[in-house]
Amino acid sequence: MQTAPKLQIETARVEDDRTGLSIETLKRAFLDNLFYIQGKFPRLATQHDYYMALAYTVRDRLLQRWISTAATYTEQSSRTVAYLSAEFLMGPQLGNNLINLGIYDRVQQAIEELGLNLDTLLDQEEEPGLGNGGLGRLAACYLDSMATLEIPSLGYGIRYEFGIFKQGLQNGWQVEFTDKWLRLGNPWEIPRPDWAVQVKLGGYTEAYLDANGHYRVRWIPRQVVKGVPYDTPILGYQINTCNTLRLWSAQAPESFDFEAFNSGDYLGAVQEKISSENLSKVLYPNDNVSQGKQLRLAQQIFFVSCSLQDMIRILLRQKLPLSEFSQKFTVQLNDTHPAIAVAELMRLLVDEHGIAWDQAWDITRNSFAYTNHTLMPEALERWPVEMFGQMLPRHLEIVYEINHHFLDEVRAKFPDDGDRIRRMSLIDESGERFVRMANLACVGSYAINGVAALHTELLQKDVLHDFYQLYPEKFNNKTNGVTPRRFMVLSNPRLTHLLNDTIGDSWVQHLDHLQKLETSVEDASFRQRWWEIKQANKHDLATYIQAHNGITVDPESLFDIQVKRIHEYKRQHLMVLHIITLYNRLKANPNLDITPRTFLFGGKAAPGYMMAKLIIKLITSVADVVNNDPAVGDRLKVVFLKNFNVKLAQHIYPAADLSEQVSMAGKEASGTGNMKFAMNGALTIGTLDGANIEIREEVGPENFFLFGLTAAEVKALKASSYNPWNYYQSNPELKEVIDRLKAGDFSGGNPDLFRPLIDSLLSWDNYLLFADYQSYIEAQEKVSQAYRDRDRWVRMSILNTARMGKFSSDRSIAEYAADIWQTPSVKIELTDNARLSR
Ligand code: TH1
Repeated sequence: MQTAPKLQIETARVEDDRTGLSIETLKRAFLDNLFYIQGKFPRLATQHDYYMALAYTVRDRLLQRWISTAATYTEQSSRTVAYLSAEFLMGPQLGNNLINLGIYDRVQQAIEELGLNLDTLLDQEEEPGLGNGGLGRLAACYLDSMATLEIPSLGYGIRYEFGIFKQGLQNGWQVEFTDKWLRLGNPWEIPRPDWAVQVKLGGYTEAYLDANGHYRVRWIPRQVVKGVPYDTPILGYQINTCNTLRLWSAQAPESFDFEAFNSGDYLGAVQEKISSENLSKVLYPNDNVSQGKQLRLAQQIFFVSCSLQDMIRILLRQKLPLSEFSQKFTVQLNDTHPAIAVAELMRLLVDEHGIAWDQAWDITRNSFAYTNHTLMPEALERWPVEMFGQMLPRHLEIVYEINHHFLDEVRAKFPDDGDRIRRMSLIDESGERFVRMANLACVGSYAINGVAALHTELLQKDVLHDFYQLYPEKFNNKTNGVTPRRFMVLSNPRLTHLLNDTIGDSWVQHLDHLQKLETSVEDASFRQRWWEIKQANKHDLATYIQAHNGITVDPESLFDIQVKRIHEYKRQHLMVLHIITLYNRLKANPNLDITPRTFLFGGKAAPGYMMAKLIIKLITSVADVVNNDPAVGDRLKVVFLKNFNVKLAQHIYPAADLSEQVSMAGKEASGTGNMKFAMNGALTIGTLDGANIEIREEVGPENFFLFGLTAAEVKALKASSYNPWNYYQSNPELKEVIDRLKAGDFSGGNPDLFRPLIDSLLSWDNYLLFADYQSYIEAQEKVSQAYRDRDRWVRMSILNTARMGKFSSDRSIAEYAADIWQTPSVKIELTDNARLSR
């Protein structure tokens, strides 16, 4: 008797075009994709077509891992981290995937054999800039580390059609251009329309009795928006685990279109569609500031509701009851941007799934963990109750109900303390009423963490003091980290080769193994190679600067760099005060023997932040004067690199000698650029702020240029009515700097241009630039001296890299997993396709 033929798929025997890794197979797959996906033959293809063909070739090689990972998690019902973030600043994907797949060199050879250049192709990628700065980039580093540590995880966010704006410069001022990153297609994402969900907005609620006679609430929305998930694979480093970043795109639901269409209101239907799609249209370009706009709240509920509904779908598909939500998922809230999730999960459980309030509250409280990223008062999210209720009428009721129970809890522990009740309430009632999102996050979470030791300490002492007193056991610190795959292996191949030659390559997964470098400090030939690598990286950056800014910089000069968002608290202008000080010294004493320096700046200003934009104009104006003064010659150069983003960052960190981390102490929660610089052998000049403190502890105070007031001293000085005028009057060099600015020496004689900045420094100086000026100048003199002793400098540089092990995001994620998430790692075997088809 004949049996039906069985489907035989043999993956192992022949190298097929979609998984094979030999150079011949890679070349064939590449040409195949060029033809069948891009629809081009080589003579017509652009470099971008070639990039796309290569990206698809690489994506094919991720898919088997991706699918095996999903299958394994489903079969094992693995406990999963849901990382909720309004921002994921992923940066270009191709190079990183080549590194993590372990095929970078092979692909490079294949591409060269085809007569193409890999760097040119990598450069074609439009980076997904779906974040503002450190917070969004941290989320991206954490996805890399969760995959590398084999932790089941899903990143959930928004698929903004336009990411962070592109920065241009016109006459030295920042101008903004729309970031049309999807214009030429995105080869890394796969849409999953079958998993689309609906999100309600506006309208009103009404009470009713259900079939069992229970009191229930139903929400009749004014608008329904559809969320369509787009998945991007997140491959771990040389491991099979391939997790998912799931970003939601907003669309109008078809049914709504039809209703309006049928009733003849065609334009109304189109209007509805437009207003729905607005939800995922654009990233709000503010870093460390909350603008309080209605559309922003709509974005938050949109991606949060989509994500929670998706988790519930996954749970139910695995035949788990809703009561096990918090066993299946731990939901990490990346700042308060997704904190509405606390109310939304309650709504889903109580209203949509009929779970009793108390049980729903237990589930909710055991599901969320909240990371706070800032102490800046202007970043604290609060929504006017009026606006909140208009958009989320049911959530407002739920917030009130949570608040009612919560304040009872506070009263029980702290009787007769009305002030405390007013401070801790989820509703700010001191004037116009607001919903306080940080309070909601604290109440609804089982863990609360800051992002560096000092930051967590200040949270406990200051901003979240009341919550710390009520729930001390919830608080913990998780110092930030960054991924060495992108920020060392990918971006600094020269250094990577030297490290691999010297200590092997285990440091890529165990960054603390860099310690093994310490013995090489005594090896003169190693030091020579170290120096040459830095010089080569500086040479590459000098070439970039020549091409983009038309400025010739000397790779032998000290590269002194500050790249980060432009913000007064970060004090880019303190670096400008130093530049002008040196300039004045040279003007007064043309033969002065100074250490030649190249000052580099990069960073975006929020489009509505006038002072930050003026700081950019200040930098470019000082650059124009200093760079073109024959009395200066080649001794000082000032460069503003436009459109600082992940791609550009990868060229900058490896070329830095000096990393500027000069925020006013107590203001920078952690910083992560500080880590990327130091890993690549830059020395830091910095204040005792954020993670600088821990970096200094690790690398040793003798290998770090410290200056400035401590957070405690800042607080004391501010309490004792600080007067910047006194510093101006009593410090002749500072006075000369300010006087020259006032006189218009850097603004073509126009004394008005920088007046807002100067006035603010002279009358308030909120961020204490004048108080820290002298200390900063003295530390910079030590830097200049140290750089003149090349041997000493190189030793310090090596020791910085060698001692940065702590700042791998792998360490951070391991701590999150052990202390907060309780997520065991799950090994992924490559499943053969036959098993998957069952
Ligand atoms: C940053 C912090 O400023 C920085 O110190 C920290 O290293 C980084 O987060 C990662 O933890 C923040 N970015 C934002 C962006 C918004 C709101 C608050 C913060 S805090 C929009």
